[in-house]
Amino acid sequence: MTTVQNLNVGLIGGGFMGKAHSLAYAAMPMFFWPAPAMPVRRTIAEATPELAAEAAQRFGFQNSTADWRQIIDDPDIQVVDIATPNHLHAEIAIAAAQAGKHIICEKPLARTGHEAKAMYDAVKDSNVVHMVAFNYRRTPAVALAKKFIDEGALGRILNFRGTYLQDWSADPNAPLSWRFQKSLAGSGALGDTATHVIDLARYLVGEFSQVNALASTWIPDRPVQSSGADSLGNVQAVDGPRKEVDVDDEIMTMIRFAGGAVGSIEATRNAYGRNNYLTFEIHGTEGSVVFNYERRDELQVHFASDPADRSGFRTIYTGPAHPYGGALWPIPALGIGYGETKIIEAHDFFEAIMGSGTVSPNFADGYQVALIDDAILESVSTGKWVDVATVVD
Ligand code: NAI
Ligand code: SOE
Repeated sequence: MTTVQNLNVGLIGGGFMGKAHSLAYAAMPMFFWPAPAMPVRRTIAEATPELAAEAAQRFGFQNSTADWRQIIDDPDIQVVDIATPNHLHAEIAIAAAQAGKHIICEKPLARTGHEAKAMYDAVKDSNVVHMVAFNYRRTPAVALAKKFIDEGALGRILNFRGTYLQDWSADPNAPLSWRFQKSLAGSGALGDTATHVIDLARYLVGEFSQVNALASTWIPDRPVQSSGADSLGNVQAVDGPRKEVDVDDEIMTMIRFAGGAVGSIEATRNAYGRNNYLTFEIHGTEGSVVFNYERRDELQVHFASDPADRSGFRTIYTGPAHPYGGALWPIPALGIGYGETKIIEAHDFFEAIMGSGTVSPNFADGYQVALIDDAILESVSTGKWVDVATVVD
């Protein structure tokens, strides 16, 4: 019989991502067997004792606490998972690194490049495994696009066009959660959703050298949300006080990549009719790929070498022949979901802890994305092309 070692997890934050990460820990060994290690859901921290106790029961944790420092101080916990609003990421990650815990932190890693640097320095100094949870990379169709690019099937990459369009905040009465407050979130659509596309652009095409961006805030104030976890646009009581939105609702940037390609990214949470419209279209000298997360089992490809009488986009449905396929479902197009991307993410993180020692995207990647965000915001205020700074080791 195969026996797999346990690793104890302390999860901080029991909202949307608390749910997704708990599911991933429970299901990871069911998909990936033998698992690199068995995730034991040891302790969950929430904002109050009541929320923490309820989260522990719901998400299958042995203990609960309203003080995340108890997780840091627990010598039996090896893994710290940060799934809180963005303003808490740095303080928790730095404390966890200093305590020698392996860390997975939700995106965006930090509110600014400065904050991200402190987090990166802390994990480097303590030699722990670190990961930032840009899980969309782990959609099989996205990894398949990466494989085609790495194999040279698209030739030299000329451009990347990416979008992240949602509509959950289009209603002016959608509440003011932490996502609309600069002090808590850092930025709006930029940090919340454009960063996912920035991560995909770096993963698929390479480093950014310059950006030229504009931003808009369409809804200047919103009714303050009464509860803790973001209700993601669900209009509750709208008669409460309204407070200023001090982040972007929409961001658009042009990109120059260090390797010579050009590109663009658009992100908004006010695009009625769009739900999780995370897309990219990449053109190379030998072909093109198109991906839309709302049809995440599919990758559209076109190769310039196809005979003229059958030239055109064809759709590949991902399955066992494709990245992560062996661990997922046995027939193409049975359908993978958001949960599967988090299960793969948990597997790759645990594999790094138990073996290779590193995983991507990690805090260096999260820091680089934060530097790109800084450059985008500088361009928004100056109206000029801005050079992107580079993470220095
Ligand atoms: P949420 O608002 O649903 O949940 C956050 C939870 O943190 C709430 O339940 C809140 O009570 C709790 N919390 C607040 N202060 C706390 C404290 N001091 N100690 C413990 N818990 C505390 O937010 P959501 O959507 O789960 O987002 C969390 C993080 O995950 C953010 O950084 C966000 O950007 C990221 N995220 C990433 C996604 C992805 O696709 N990778 C998807 C959604 C969010
Ligand atoms: C809201 O825009 C949100 O939950 C983002 O915070 C996530 O990162 C994205 O994956 C889904 O949408």
